[in-house]
Amino acid sequence: MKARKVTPGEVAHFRTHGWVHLPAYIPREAAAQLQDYIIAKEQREQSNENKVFTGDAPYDWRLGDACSPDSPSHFMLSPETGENVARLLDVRSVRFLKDEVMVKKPSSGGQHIETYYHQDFPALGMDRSSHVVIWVSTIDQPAEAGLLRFRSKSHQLGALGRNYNGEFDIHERYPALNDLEMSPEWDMQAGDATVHGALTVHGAAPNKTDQPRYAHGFQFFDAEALFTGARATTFEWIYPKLVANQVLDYPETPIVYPVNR
Ligand SMILES: O=C(O)CCC(=O)C(=O)O
Repeated sequence: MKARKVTPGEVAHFRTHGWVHLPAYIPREAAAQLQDYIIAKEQREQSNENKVFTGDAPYDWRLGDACSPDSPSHFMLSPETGENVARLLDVRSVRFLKDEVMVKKPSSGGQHIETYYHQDFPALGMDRSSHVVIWVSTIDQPAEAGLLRFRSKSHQLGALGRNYNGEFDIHERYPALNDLEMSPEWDMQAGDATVHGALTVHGAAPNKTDQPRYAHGFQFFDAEALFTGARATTFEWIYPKLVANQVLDYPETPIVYPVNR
């Protein structure tokens, strides 16, 4: 169950555009394992357990446990993925941050809305923006299911503010975004992934199909990054442990690259 290596062309695309599409990033059997995990989790747990959204929710959100060696999603913390992230971000060492499952139900059911266009950086509470989400499609699903899209090169515009609950319209507030190319729409197969950086503006349309959209996101960051002390939503589940101006050296945020550090 291994992720493949990202190619030099994919690294170059990520650096230029702030995102990259990785077809067949993990084998289909590995994606099926993640999908079974999501379904079991859905049956076990209430959705949006940490109340990440204050208004209408764009998807059901659940915190994963990929950090635990017993978890079916633990294989995503492999040295291959660690090295991929190090190459994408051009950093010396990489930590796992957390994983989350995101199930966007059909909008016809009135349950889930669009994912507002936003950057991840304002929720991070870290002193640098070297962070990625590897967003894995765990089933075959069409673009109309509300898959992620990205404003190419928006990572060059700096930090644009918090916008997780539609606090403002990021395209209206920063019209320069409208001049940037939008990533193409594509269907995804089980095991395909996209990767986006913390400053890359991204979002997703409502799910226009009659099936839930399934995704498992894995977050990694520069192991040398310092926690700023901000009450950042990303770290809410381990917040009491964190120490301002220190690296995030905790069992929940292990170093995945280099391997024997
Ligand atoms: O899956 C979605 O609709 C949004 C996911 C997202 O914003 C992220 O993973 O950073």
